[in-house]
Amino acid sequence: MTARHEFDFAEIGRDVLARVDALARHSDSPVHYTRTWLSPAHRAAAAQLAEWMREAGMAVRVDGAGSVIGRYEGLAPGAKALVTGSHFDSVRNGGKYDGVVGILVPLACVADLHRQDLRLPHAIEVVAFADEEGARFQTSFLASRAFLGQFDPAIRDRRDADGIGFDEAMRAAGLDPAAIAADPRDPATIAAYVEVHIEQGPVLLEAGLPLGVVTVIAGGTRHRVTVTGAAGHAGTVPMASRRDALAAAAEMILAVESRARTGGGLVGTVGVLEVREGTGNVIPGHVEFTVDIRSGDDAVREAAERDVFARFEAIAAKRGVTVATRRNHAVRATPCSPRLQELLAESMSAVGVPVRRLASGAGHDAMVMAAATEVGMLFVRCGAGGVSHNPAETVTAEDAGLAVAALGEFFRKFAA
Ligand code: HGY
Ligand code: MN
Ligand code: MN
Repeated sequence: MTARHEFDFAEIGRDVLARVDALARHSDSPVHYTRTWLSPAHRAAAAQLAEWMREAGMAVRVDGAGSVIGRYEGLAPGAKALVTGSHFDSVRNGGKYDGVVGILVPLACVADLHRQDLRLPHAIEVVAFADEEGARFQTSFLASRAFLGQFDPAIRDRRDADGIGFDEAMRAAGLDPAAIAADPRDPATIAAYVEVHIEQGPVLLEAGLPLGVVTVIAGGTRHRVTVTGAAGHAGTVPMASRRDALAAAAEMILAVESRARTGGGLVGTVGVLEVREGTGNVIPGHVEFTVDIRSGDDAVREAAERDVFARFEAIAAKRGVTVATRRNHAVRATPCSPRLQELLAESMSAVGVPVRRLASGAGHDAMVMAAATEVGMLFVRCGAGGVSHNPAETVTAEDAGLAVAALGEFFRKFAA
């Protein structure tokens, strides 16, 4: 990297943010930012990322899940890679920085090396993971799992909200569903994984600090819950004989909230609620909703899950409905490597940023990569009160520039 006195943080950050804006134009929706796995907008974003990677002197390939992988060779061809990256899919109506910053910041660092024709002892790989949010097929971490050869074939039976099957979606994007994880990355070829990400919370904002070093990433599970009662006429069925699936679901949702309020770093969220064939004059007979439960302490989370599902059963029994739950995502709390935390902290100090360590409440591809190598994460301050998964999410050019500077320092320190 260039010496840091040559760095104009805001200018480099403005270039990064201009690319965030350019990528955000590839959206499934004309009115808000939504980029789901393998949509036309998603493939257009992938092509744009590949082009920028090539411009930065990287060899580019697309893997079986549609992730875009750029490799900047080290001094000796075939050297172990320092892998860095994040995801370029989004939640529905999300913020345009979530994930993308962790691709564009390292890309700027590699472009800087390329401009100076500098090579490091290790290769650097920037991975743009195709699906982390899993908004289309409820497939959290699909791409990082496929990258490591850990794909659950049962997922292939799923359909998206438009009824398009998983395999069909892959074929339409020119990908082979049978080969999604056919080329697993050998962990022996990875030196470490480091991920830059917007904080998605208010800690750095409130501390007045642009960057932070992540200590641990909270574990979490997601479930799909189906409540089945009896549909009936809203005008004729007496209240005492109803088996209203939605009223039961409402009580269950409040049970999630009240259990999650008991501390231990627990959070619990119901983000989707669907009334099948819901009609104003029909008693709801079939309701589905999602449950997301997280904590930095796996034992605390597991105890909360047991309690919540026991409450669901009790509520269902009391109301004469049935309840079924399917877990479609589980990830354990993931500590970041002390060595990488230290290197990231030193890199921040080197660019004049006071070191703040913090836990991540959000999940990240680093959680999956931890199965293959040591992981570290650098957080970038989230503006607008720390809001994320929301179009109001923001990052400043100065902070993005500091992230480029700090990650560039990290590349050099890691090499040493
Ligand atoms: O849900 C999460 O924690 C992440 O944003 N995918
Ligand atoms: Mn997210
Ligand atoms: Mn993210």
